[in-house]
Amino acid sequence: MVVCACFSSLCLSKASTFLFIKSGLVCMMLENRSMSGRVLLLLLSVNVISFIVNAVPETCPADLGEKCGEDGEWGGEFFPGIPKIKYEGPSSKNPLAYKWYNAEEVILGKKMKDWLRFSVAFWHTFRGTGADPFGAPTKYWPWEDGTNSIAMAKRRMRANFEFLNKLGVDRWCFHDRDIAPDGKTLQETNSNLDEVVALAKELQGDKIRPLWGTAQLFLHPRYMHGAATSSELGVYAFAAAQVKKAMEVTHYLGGENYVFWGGREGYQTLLNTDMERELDHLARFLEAAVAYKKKIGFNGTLLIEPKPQEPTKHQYDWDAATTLNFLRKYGLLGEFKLNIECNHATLSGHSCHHDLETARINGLLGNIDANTGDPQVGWDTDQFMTDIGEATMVMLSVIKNGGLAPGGFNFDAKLRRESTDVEDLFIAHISGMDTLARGLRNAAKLIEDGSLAELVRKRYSSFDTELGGQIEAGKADFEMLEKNVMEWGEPKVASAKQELAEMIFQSAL
Ligand code: XLS
Ligand code: NI
Ligand code: NI
Repeated sequence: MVVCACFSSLCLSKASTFLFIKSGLVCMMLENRSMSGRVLLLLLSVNVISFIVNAVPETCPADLGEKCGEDGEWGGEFFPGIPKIKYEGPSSKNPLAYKWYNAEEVILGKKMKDWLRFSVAFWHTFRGTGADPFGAPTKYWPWEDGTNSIAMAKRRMRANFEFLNKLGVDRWCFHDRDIAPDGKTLQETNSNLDEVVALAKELQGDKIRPLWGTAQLFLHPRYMHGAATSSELGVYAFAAAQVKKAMEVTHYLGGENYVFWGGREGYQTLLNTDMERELDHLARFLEAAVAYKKKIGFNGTLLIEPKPQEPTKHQYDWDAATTLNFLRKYGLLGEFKLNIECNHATLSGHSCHHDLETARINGLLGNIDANTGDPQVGWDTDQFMTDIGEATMVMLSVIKNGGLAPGGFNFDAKLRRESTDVEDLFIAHISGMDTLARGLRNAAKLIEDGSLAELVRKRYSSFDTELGGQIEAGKADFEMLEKNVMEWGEPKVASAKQELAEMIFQSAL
């Protein structure tokens, strides 16, 4: 009876129709011999008719009562009770405050917000459901009505901007299909996207911009063999059309970068795969993207995001070094930078720091997908970074790179399946931002202290000599070096001082 009572107050609302149908049946079973059962049955039939007429519910979710405004759309805040998140300093115990991230504070000559350039990933934060291969969704955000309608997409977009504003983050990242539903044809899909993007543009105001946009080229079954590396020409062409549109939309929203993540650009077995041909196709695809970027006057950076596997067994953009070699082979080096995702780096058997440094020393460090994996789990767990040591290493690379702009830190990270409160979305981002802010402070301490750099400088000091200079300038041939060895005899080899380096590093944390 309690269950039915709570539904009966809502069953006249059109928005609740789809929920009512499910719940109404339960009520009917419970109450089918009573008067109220008959009334409910009647209401159910009315709703079934209305459901058929309005196949897609277009209004406020059913369980919200007063939160639905007069026009049937969401009324009021999405995150009531969550204040604008402020910096309160390290002694604060408030979970909804920054302890280390103080946006305006200057560290090594730059504001923290300019070093860090944080971004929220729409797909995890607003489309993540907590589902995994073994279990159904666990998260039911109050504004979700269970549909993938345009009305729902718009409501989600409003929630996204309230979230960004409360968090004080000026950037967001999206896939085309996260933000708007697929239609029956590409034309219809594009027009759905245009409708939602127009709202996003309005909600962005003057301050908020996409850090990057991208095309989702991995979820739809057409992409099962890949997109640019599919064995099917029609799929290659479809992917091209999708990227074309996603680039236009990113440009329209003022996006600063555009990402290519080769989700299914790889193979399951070489027995049925022409790897050389697939890689050539991928290069042709990226060349066409460069040409189109120039044609539409999009000045953002094109980024490739390496990942070794998952979903395919072997992905072509395995890690930073592999991607770099691909770009070099196809003459694309000047056109792309890399988006290094920490959890992808560790999946490929490196540390995040390794892949950042590989990108940086080649002039390719463009953006970071800030997340972390789990040492006990062998896949992309996409957790928010909490390890201060890892964050400090990351920030050492970023500082050496002079920052990431026009790139930034995108939280390609999700709540654990078991975290189901709306406030957990805030707590997770605050914790991730504080971790990186702490990493920045520690890295600055290490740089200002100078003893780690001095240890490294000393380690290579034998090259700070005349002969060292000749070697580094490429002027020392083998005969010349042999002559020196004959004179010197056995070289003296110094300690690497690893434990001392670790001690200095730890003292900054
Ligand atoms: C998946 C990737 C993906 C990209 C964008 O593992 O990290 O989320 O960042 O397509
Ligand atoms: Ni990513
Ligand atoms: Ni990832």
